[in-house]
Amino acid sequence: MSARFQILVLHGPNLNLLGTREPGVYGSTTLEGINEALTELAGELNVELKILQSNHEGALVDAIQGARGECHGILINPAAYTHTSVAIRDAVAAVALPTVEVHLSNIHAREPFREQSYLAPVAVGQICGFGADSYLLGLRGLVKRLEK
Ligand code: CA2
Repeated sequence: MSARFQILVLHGPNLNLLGTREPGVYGSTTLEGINEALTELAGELNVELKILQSNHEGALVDAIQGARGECHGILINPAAYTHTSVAIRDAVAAVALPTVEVHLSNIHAREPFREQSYLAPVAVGQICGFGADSYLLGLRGLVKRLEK
């Protein structure tokens, strides 16, 4: 049976280091582990994922633009670009695809500069603070939205 929805999963800068440093803040799961868990859940939900990690803002913007006409929704952890990138926000607004923002940590319970998300106002919603499970909850939420 062919997948019901194509979903672009984007991981922002430094998330390739997950599991190797700062386990107290970001947990001990590697990015590969998160991608495996997402892929397993995607199978259960009968959706297909296209996954990319990049340390470069422009590459993330290119991927978001490229999703138009190819994907039905976007699941993104913009990492530090959450708090700085008007370009990523504008790209998400421009493609007008339902987008769910996820974070491993609770960005509202850390340094004040992490509280602001440029992306949140153009996202369907934001899930943070559940470690690797934030991604799985985000995928479920996005698929629910797409089913409507
Ligand atoms: O909690 C999240 O998921 C963040 O998006 C992670 C970003 C941070 O800038 C955001 O405020 C919240 C940082 C990702 C860096 O990941 C690392 C992983 C291991 C070691 C060092 C950094």
